[in-house]
Amino acid sequence: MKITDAKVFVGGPGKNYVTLKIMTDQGVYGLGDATLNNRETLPAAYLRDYLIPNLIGKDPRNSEEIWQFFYRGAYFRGGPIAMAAYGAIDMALWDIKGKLANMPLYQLFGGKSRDGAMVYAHATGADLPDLMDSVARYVEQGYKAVRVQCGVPGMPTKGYAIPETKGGQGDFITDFSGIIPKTEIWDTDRYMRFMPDALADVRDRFGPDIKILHDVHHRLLPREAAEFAKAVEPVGLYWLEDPTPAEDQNALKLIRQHSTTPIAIGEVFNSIWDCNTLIEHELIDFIRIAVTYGGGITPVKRIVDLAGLHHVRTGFHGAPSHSPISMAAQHHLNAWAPNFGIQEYLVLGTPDCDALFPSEHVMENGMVNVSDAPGLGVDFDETEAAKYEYAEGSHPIVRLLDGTLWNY
Ligand code: KDG
Ligand code: MG
Repeated sequence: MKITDAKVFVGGPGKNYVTLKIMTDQGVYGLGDATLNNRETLPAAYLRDYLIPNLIGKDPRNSEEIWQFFYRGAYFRGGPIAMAAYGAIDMALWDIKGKLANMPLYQLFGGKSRDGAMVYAHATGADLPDLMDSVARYVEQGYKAVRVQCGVPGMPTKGYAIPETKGGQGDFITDFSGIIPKTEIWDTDRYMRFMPDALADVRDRFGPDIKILHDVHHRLLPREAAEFAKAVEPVGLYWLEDPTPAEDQNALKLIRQHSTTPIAIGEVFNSIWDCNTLIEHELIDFIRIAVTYGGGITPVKRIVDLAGLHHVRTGFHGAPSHSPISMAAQHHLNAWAPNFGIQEYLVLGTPDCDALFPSEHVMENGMVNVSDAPGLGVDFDETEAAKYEYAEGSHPIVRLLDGTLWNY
């Protein structure tokens, strides 16, 4: 069996999805997602210029060998652009494998460990009453877990992923438009004074059963993060996410020494080498790596197994930049993983998105039920794809009150 061709598509409804389609001499094709949020043209170019020419003629069933060939063969290892490109190839090869076996992927991993996988949505508010309305809407829809972000009074811009005006909610309201980034202003003191009480108010209002998550988005210094994690202990967070940038992994020890609040990290990680110290030293409780930026199913499944040895559960990144293809790969891993925790779920479930990526994965009552179709269980409509083209975008930047550049 041989790979005969592969194509890359960039575009989609409201997002620049990077979709890879690998064709074979037996008519079976596989799909992969290489969407690197706001740097989408780069994995697409890597696939077109270097990787696809090397795929032609290879046996698509040898997904491990092909992954090693690209990862080791590049000489310069890892990085988000390369790993997203390898990730798309790997997903597509697993998709082909599942279709050949006539089995959904979770069966090839070891079968189902659960019927539905719990997901969380993003509740946001320009202020606390606005946030309460947002959480209430998700609770009414049956969500068991919500990530809670709230505008901070007196801060020049409201904070990470917060609408500037009341009722201005969307699934994902950060302004990524345009090639020149928007600027957000951050004031740690105001955040530290306001947010622990705001989280406590959400707990008081919605009771003990709802799982509350909060994303600091790398904004605190390690000492501040330790203070914050300790202050929110009475809230009983399901997790505190990215309290501090994880480049300095030693810094995470300080948080552990001062608090038992569960910590989730890893959405910007690209390899097992980014994860292994935090996992082996048990400095985190949830690993957030995504199958796209993490290089595909093959390496991420290894990370899940390593995490399982150290009581670390999964909480894969699921921002709307991940197309339904990589989300499907995560649904299959979530159905199987003995150490599954939760899945972030924000796919733009619009009619346009469903038309581009037809699938039978079902999200209801805050749970995803994985499709039983062979392979990934997601298709890609090329006629629909022709309607879209690449739109320029960029991540906002963050500055402190005095203009100092800070962590987005
Ligand atoms: O590309 C950046 C986004 O994916 C990120 O800001 C989303 O932090 C995020 C999350 O937890 O979904
Ligand atoms: Mg995050």
